[in-house]
Amino acid sequence: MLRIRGRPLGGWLAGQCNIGVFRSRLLFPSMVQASENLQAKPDLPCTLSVTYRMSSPTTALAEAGTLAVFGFGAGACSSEDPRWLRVPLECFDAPTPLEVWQVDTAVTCGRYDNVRWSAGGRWLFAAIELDERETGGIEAAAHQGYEALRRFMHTRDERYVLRIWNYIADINLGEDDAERYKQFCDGRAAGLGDFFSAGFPAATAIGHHGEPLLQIYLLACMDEGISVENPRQTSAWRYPRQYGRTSPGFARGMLMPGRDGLAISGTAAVVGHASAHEGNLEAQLNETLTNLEALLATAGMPAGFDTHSPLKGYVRNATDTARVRELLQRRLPGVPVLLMHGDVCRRELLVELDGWRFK
Ligand code: 3EB
Repeated sequence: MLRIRGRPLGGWLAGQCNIGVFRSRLLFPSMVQASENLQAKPDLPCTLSVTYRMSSPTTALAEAGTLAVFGFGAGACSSEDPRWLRVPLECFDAPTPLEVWQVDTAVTCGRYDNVRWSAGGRWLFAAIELDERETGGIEAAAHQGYEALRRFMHTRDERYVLRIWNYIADINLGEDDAERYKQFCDGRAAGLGDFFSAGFPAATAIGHHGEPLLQIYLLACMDEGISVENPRQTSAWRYPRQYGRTSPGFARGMLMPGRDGLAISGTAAVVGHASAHEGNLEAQLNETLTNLEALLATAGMPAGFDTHSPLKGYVRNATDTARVRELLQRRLPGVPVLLMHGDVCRRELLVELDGWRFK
């Protein structure tokens, strides 16, 4: 049976006072509400395929239907193809695979100001990278980046942003409200304006250790998805004030228009709104996996993960990598998980997972 988020909104909001553009949103029309939403929709597009594979970018980009190709870390090559993105996170898997997004139709691509994009089969990929040395800091970079993406999206028919990734340098630098992640949240909200007023996409926000570059990329579609919240977790846009002036605007997961895939947001050991198991890597990872199971159940997806469910694990301390790998191999045997060196936006959190569950 589908579990429905049935708590009264007033109860959730009592005592919580986040100042931010998202606070006034009380209606979430596309959130999972009824089991008929979870039936396959043969009239809607199949979800693109997302795979990790050992290949050269040139080969992957030359294949018909390639929407985007991602390389990881400083060792990844560069390319002028708008569908290529070098993600500034180091991958702990050597050799490092590429991530490849493919659709079953022809793909076009181009540039719009500083946005790189590709489109095909009702899907759209868009990416932007901003240099904080040019924008004058992380808040301005986030503001400008989201504003540019919003401007670009207004030119497109793929109106529904389903999933978004943010990679931020030195995410935990600065104390309390001055922490760079919180400045990022402020800039993001300002740049977005009311762009997500019809519902937040699923998202990831992770810190990297490279040059002061902010990278944002997204997946959008001409058809609407269904956002999914986690009954074990306070919705991020209702986080209490202690987590920052501006609540992060993201959904815990996004069911794809064809109901054949679930995009899973960055998920860590957050229960309610609190971080759990400070200092305990294994307990945090177990709590994260419990959160993922609850999300899958809420979304009506099959339990567990399989060989077609590509995940990423973001590990704060490189020295924890072997342990994370061992625990994941035990808990998720056969599941492709790329382990990346990345910082979760709360400094007490040591590990985060995100990725996909396909039906
Ligand atoms: C959390 O559960 C972890 O700011 O877009 C996860 C996913 C997190 C997305 C974001 C933040 C974001 O709150 C942090």
